[in-house]
Amino acid sequence: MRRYQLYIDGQWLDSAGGWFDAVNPFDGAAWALIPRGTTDDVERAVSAARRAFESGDWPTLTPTARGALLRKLGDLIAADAARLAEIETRDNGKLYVEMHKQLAYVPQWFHYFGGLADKIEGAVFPTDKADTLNYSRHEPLGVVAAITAWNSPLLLAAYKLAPALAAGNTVVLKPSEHASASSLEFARLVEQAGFPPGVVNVITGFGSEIGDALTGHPDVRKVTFTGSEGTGRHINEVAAADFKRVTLELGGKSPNIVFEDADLEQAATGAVAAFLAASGQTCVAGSRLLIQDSVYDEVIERVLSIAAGVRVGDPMSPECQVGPIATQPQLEKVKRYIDIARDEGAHCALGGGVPERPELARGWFVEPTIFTGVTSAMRIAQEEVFGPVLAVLRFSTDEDAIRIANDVRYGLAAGIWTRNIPRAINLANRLQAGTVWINTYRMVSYMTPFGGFKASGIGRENGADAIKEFMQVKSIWLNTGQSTSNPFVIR
Ligand code: TXE
Repeated sequence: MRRYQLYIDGQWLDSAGGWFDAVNPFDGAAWALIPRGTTDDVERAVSAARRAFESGDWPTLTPTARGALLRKLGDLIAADAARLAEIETRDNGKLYVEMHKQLAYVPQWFHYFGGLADKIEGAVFPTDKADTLNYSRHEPLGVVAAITAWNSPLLLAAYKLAPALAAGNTVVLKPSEHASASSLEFARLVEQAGFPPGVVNVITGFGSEIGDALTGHPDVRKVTFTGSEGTGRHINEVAAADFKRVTLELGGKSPNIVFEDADLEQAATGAVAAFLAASGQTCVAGSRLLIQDSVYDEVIERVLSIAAGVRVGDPMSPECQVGPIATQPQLEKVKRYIDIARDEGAHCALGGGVPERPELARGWFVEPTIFTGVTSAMRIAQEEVFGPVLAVLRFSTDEDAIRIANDVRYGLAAGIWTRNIPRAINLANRLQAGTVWINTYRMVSYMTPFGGFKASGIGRENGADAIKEFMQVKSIWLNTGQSTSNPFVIR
């Protein structure tokens, strides 16, 4: 079994905490040993990041040279995409086909933000004071803690590290204990790209053991996090104690709204893909399907027939469309929500159990599951399941659809299916969601802001403005006059 080490200050180190197993969700087998980082490791990593921020080669590197390093890192990831994808599939059970596409896309973040590194401009202000020059600079914050989830470890790391590094910060990356290996492999590429020691540090371990030491560390100036609402709230509180900035990308309960004037086959296919992609383990999963009364029977029939034909199995196989659940606790959570939905009186129209095929017996599988007869007040319509479980609701008018869609604490994404463009635009304006897709679903790009309304988070990742989330503005005043007027007077 491969035994990994931590990457701190440009060195590969064992942890005094020992190791824990990386487990393959498809067969339950341990396949690698991951360092169980300790609070001492956190201290080491943050100190290294602070040193690298304040001295050595990084702070004196020009933004252009920083950008070149980022682009080189992107190229190295591109060359290694297939291998990294295989590691992520082994760690989180997501389809190899999807992870490969994702890893082949990740380099774009490093290319895009690498290109932005030398294009962040300050301003010269037309001052109201005589004989002054007043201008601004955008400066990096310092040490950034980047904490990621297990569902897309390196994509999420790219969302965070590409802009943070382009801005000139240094980083401590902590991946999820459920899928850590690819982030340690990524550190290898950081080393190869030639980043100075301490600029990127990767520590692994349990959030419950080392999370607070990292997010509460006085030398950390920003925490950028993807994960659950509960952990996000906790991190927000810890960070607030000494005014750290936060970007939080949390959960969702995103609605997919199908109108009678939609292309119904396209909508039904889109709705199934939206709740089954990644076995539903994506923050933007279209986990609520809202269907207009007049086409309810037709749409639900199509959705059930498409979902019933989906191939569940080995995520490494190109034939497979739905893989296992990534972690055992997550499997238990999904099963619990299926029971809750039944108890609440929802009708289980598809699935609801565990596939009985012997070849899947050792894996953490749940059948694609669809509940109809769901009302907005039910927990299955309100709470994030993070599994292949769909809650179907009905609506009659546009106002109805908006009311139901917005009737949750989350606001990450929404889908609208209609051929009526004014209706689509009106809805898109009124939905409380950070992303709205019209006649499509689940598109993201390094160029496009991504983040949540309400309990889905704080801040935006991706897009040109994301780099500013890792910078602070400084105003500089210069006396250009000859006079020696009283400097204590605010003019
Ligand atoms: O999340 P956690 P988990 C949701 C989804 C899922 C649930 C639980 O509903 O069922 O979260 O997943 C680190 N200080 N999402 O338990 O605990 C942890 O080590 C600092 C939605 O995996 O939030 C990991 O690196 N860090 C989500 C990261 O937080 C701490 C994707 C996320 O773990 C910490 C994943 C602490 N005190 C799950 N405690 C999305 N938005 O896409 C834990 N961590």
